[in-house]
Amino acid sequence: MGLTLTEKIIKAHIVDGEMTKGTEIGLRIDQTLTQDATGTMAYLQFEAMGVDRVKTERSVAYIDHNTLQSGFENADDHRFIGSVAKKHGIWFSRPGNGICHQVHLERFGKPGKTLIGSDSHTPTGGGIGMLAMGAGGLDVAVAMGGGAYYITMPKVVKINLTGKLNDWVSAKDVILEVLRRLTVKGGVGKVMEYTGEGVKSLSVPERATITNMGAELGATTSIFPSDETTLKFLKAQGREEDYVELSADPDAVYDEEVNIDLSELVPLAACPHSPDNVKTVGEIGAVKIDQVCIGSCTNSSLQDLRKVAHILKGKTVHPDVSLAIACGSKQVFNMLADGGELSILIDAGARILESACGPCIGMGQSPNSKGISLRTFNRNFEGRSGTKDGQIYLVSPETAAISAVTGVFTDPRTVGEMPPYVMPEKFLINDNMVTPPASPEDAPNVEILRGPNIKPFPVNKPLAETIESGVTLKVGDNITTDHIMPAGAKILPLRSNIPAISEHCFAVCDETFPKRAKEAGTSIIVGGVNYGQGSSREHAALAPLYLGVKAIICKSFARIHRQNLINNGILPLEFVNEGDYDKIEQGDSLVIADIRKIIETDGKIVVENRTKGFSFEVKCELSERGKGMMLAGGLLNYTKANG
Ligand code: MIC
Ligand code: SF4
Repeated sequence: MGLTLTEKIIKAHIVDGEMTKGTEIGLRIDQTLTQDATGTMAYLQFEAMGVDRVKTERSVAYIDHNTLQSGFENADDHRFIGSVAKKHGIWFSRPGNGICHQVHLERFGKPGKTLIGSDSHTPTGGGIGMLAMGAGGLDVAVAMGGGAYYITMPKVVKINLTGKLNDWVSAKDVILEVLRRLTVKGGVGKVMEYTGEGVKSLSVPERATITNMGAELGATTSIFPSDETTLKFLKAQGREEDYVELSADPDAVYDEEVNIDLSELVPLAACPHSPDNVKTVGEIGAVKIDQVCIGSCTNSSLQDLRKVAHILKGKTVHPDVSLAIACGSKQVFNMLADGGELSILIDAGARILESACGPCIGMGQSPNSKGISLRTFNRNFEGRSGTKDGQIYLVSPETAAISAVTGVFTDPRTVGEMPPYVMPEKFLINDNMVTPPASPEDAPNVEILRGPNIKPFPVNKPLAETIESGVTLKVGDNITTDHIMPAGAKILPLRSNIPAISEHCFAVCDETFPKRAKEAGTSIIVGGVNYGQGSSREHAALAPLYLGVKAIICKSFARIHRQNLINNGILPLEFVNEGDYDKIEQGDSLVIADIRKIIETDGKIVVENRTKGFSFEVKCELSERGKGMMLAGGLLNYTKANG
């Protein structure tokens, strides 16, 4: 029986477990990446492990999230990360060099390799045939130290592409269509593997747009084959030696199949406040808009921005609209300047931002009150833009650019011919903003530069015999990590300071939570389905840990967040009978007796609701390693105890 591409890469990297679906497997990790907002914690954790030099083939530390330096905090964190990188064998991509995923794709990613990154959009690397996954910072720290990365052996979904995209329809519309069909929880436990004739017509940046936003499906990752198009891209990046041809065996067996005829797709938009709330642009109609933002790791390639420039050529941004544009990398920025397109964008009235995440993570450019903002980004969760009632729609660069000119939601197909643009044979290559690490001989002399914002991270205690706690918060379905630990310009600078950032925990849902949790001492949180979807930020576990949260009881969890909870010794419990969710109220007092013994022996977990006088069953499926971590109070304690 043939193998899927996913299985081939897993087979070549498996170091623990068997390739049996649904069981835990450990993978050797070839490459890692971090970004600054999760990086400081990851490197503090790496330091705590006492490893001198990373053991991966390539580890890169990027600065791209916290680039708005409105105080000393972010700049200090950048210096800290730069110094740790230099000392421990990590390449350092300086602020200004671009968004981690875009730069990694251009300069470092290699087909067939494994990559984990402390950012949920790491699957961007799937665009060149990498098995690239988002992970918690601690998992990345362990991988840098040579440890395996553990996942559940995924199911593999064949996404069979046929036909060819019509003019004005692009890769963003493909992934929006997948989200429309499968929803934000449709990818949990699965890898989305793209195959079929239609793959050939998609360039590497287009493939990367699709794998990037596969994160919004909750998928483990997404992947494209490595073929002639990949070779062409790597050649243009001066890296043809990194090419290997890779694809699934012709008789590969998939767990599910989705068929998409590219020629049938039309421009789509994800409406507020979820990436799967998808409608056609035509259906939405000529709604007046206030803002357009083009960029982010989903749509900031040279191809995307060249297209945008050609659409905006000779036009002016509508008087009622603000248009902001950020290139994904210095390479893209430089080439737009060289090709004259930057001048076209400036001429049209675009507000050019630095090459970084920027508005995607609420770092500036928040829309006006109730403002309607069209963005080429990947997430439109409530409050993420920095404006609580901002109405964010996720669209393609084509729809964004046209609408910026008309001032209303516009289906680009209604405005005439798509202007032609050409892609270069060779990209402009200059890695001068990537600092190599010090040599092993010089490394001991590198001083680590720690600013006053960097506080130690909380480490849990071993699991107690009995958990007795009030439900300090009850929330609904699809709670995102942007709800649990919001980002944005005011809160992101506190990413290295858990005591300070925890004051904002759950601010989007209930501003009184941190105070109430601290007063209660210990807490249990109750949630609905897909709890913790979105970002990989470990802070969504570290801040609750600091506030005394012992367990989360919900209907289901998102993958990375569940792992972050286990890594930090917070119990991830799921209702056996979902109806019990309705019987619990905020403020109820819950008792989980003998939990250590139950975890050790795979027993039945019964929660007693002392306030309401009833008991209900929950489950916590853990591998042997997961059990060890839970009992020890997290991965760091577990690693120390088990060597
Ligand atoms: C995001 O898009 O939400 C982020 C910011 O890139 C996060 C990481 C973070 O919270 O630092 C992610 O996607 O993992
Ligand atoms: Fe940055 Fe936005 Fe991409 Fe996250 S989704 S890595 S914030 S550009």
